[in-house]
Amino acid sequence: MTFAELQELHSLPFFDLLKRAHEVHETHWPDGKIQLCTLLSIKTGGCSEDCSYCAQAARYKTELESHVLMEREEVMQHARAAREGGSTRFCMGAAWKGVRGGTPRFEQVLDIVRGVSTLGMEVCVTLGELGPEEAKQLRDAGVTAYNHNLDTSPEHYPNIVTTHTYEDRLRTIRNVQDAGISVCCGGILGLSETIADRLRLLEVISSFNPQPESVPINSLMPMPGTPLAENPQVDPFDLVRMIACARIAVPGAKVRLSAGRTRLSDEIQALCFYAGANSIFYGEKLLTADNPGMEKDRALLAKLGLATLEPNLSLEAPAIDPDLPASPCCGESDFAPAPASSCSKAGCC
Ligand code: SAM
Ligand code: DTB
Ligand code: SF4
Repeated sequence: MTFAELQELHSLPFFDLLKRAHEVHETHWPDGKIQLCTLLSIKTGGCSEDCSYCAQAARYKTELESHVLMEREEVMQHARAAREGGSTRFCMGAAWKGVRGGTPRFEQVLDIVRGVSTLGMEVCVTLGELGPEEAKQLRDAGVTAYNHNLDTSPEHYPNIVTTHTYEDRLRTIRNVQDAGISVCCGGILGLSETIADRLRLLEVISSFNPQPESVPINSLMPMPGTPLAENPQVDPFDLVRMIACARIAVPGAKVRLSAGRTRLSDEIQALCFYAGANSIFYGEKLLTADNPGMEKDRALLAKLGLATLEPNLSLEAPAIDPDLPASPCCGESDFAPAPASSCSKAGCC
């Protein structure tokens, strides 16, 4: 979707936008089920990057306790518990700038993925920057989705992170898509961004070919000690608007109502589901921050009469649309990752 189209949508009266988004949701997701995903931080804190929202960046004095990479058996216990609790997707996060093939820690991650992939859940990882070879190895080990958020607009990103670039993020996304892994890519509201930044993020994400399989919409969880610790909470109606625009811009994606639900009322969450959110993180913890407990979420879903989704174990990522340009690798294209083979920028892909 173009920026102008997104602006027009976003400026509709609230209920007109909600109606449009709900119609798109019903067309693409007629059974209206909600996907339950459980997160686990498998390597916590001590990250070299300076993402100004993140408690795991080593340079900020936060209250977080760091942990080395978790042993496979401990991860398996968490994954089994998530499955028993009803989750169909297990997402493992590591506080790294990225991973490199051939290193002991990457081999350990592959081993963990092989284990978790035997449990019958979708397997998602978020490990930072990835090269093409690492992406293929993760796919072969059983990863079905890779989470790599763009967080905000290309224009605002340098105000939030300086240790890597938007283009670096796009290149990883391209590598993941080329390996045939589904992409999970979204953002955060509450990073002192403008409405235009939010819509630019959706413009970029909706231009991916294929479009992402899931789009997490996080609300900033202010972390003491980080530069954004005092940022105010986003107006919940703005969150609903963003969910609605994401639903319309990326109709086939799971739109995940992500971090920040502990500060949302049941009523606002219900509006988010009506606007097209069809996935949540489920379980007491996100990576390091709190999330509503399973019982609370089960009660909410029951109150709303919302059923939950079965796992999609097909490893197939969404297909490229041959009638559209392929999506982005670098600064070569206007922010949609192009296949590495078509990039002619010196020293880039
Ligand atoms: N290091 C990897 C990376 O940056 O992609 C993976 C872990 S990182 C914590 C995963 C995502 O969590 C970030 O991209 C960001 O969107 C989200 N996130 C991190 N801290 C957050 C916070 N305080 N509030 C909301 N979302 C947050
Ligand atoms: C995503 O978009 N949100 C999740 C997941 N992908 C990895 C992470 C949210 C992190 C919230 C802050 C924390 O737990 O530290
Ligand atoms: Fe590191 Fe990821 Fe946190 Fe950035 S968001 S500081 S890369 S863990």
